[in-house]
Amino acid sequence: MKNPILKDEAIYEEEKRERWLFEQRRAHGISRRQLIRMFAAGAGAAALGIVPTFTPRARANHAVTVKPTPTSLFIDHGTNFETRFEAFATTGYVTPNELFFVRNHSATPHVDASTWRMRLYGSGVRREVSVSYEDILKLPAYTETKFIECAGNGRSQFLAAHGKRAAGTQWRLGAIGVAEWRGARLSDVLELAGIRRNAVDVMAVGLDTQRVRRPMSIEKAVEDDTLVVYEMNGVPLPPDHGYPVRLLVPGWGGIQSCKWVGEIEVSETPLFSDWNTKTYRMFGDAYPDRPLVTTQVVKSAFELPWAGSIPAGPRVVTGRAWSGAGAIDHVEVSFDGATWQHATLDQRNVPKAWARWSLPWSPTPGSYTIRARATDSRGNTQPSSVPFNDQGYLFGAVVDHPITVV
Ligand SMILES: Nc1nc2c(c(=O)[nH]1)N[C@H]1C(S)=C(S)[C@@H](COP(=O)(O)O)O[C@H]1N2
Ligand SMILES: [Mo]
Repeated sequence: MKNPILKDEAIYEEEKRERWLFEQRRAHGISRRQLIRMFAAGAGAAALGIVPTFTPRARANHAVTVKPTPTSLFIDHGTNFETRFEAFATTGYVTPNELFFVRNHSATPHVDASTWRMRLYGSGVRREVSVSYEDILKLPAYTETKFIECAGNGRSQFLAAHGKRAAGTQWRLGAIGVAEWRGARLSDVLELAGIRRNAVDVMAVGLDTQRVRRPMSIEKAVEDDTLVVYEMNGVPLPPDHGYPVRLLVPGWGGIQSCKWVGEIEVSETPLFSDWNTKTYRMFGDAYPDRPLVTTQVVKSAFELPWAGSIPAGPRVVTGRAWSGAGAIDHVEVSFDGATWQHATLDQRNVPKAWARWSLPWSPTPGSYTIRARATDSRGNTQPSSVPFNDQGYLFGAVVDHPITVV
């Protein structure tokens, strides 16, 4: 539970950090990227004789994640760690593993790949088999650059837009990252057990204490880009992101991309778990049929501190836009709430990953609400509002981003 005082403190820390970065860059000509790295390392700044005016708080979160999640780069939501969107400004197209958000229903389990086995079973396969890490590595390998985004990314905006808090982690927009995932096709893995013609559902089960498991249709499971992943950005999958193997289910809510997979059931009858009955459906007055959450909606975000402050004068404002349904067609930005201008899209624009965009802005001091509005290659545009749903999934409306120019 966050109280308003903690929230203010976080914003205060954020502002201090921005100011420190800005001052150090001006004084020492050091790149922002280097500074952020030093910041993450903590001691680096002192070694260079640059003494930060404050010390990043060391976190005792080892019970939940293995990797460090400094508050300078992550927003702490208890067991979940959101990437501060402004930190993406220091990264290229893909998100470094150290900066990738973590969404854990419980603590990261420590799995030994040399003894790990994955059981494939169910009425939808011809025979039950138990496969090893080596068995997966031996299959043809594919690389896919895709986002994993929490279905609840942006959830805090339901409170801002409807005055009603949706249940769940109050993410801003940083419960997303793009990585280069390498692994075997899920269809090739399942063929080790022989997929039956009448199979309808597939459910991977995690080895975490909650045994997180969310069924999906066989059609989605056997798509070419649905992978059993063992590498993330060129290194073995880090523990917090699913070591030894996780699923990558491009375009769909992150819950589908099961981490620490221990078994996969394939069934000739529909499969159910808490994650497709009690959660990850749209509940609420606007959704009498309670549809399943599957494809992620089009969204966009500024690489600027949330409710932070930036110096006045000319600058290039950057951001990212993405959609679970395809690539990004265009992004419009409004700094004054009335007029919209087109941002320039970077060339790399992978479907179900994201597009980086930028445009110039030269603000004078004051308080601003700035907005970005993306349209994907299917013609889906971010609307000005979306109906409320109780669990706060798929917030795809245009977001009011508060910023102070000093
Ligand atoms: N086994 C298992 N898989 C899981 C989860 C989990 O808690 N346990 N969280 C899911 C959710 S809700 C999301 S958004 C993504 C987050 O992936 P990441 O932590 O690698 O960013 O993992 C999914 N896979
Ligand atoms: Mo999620």
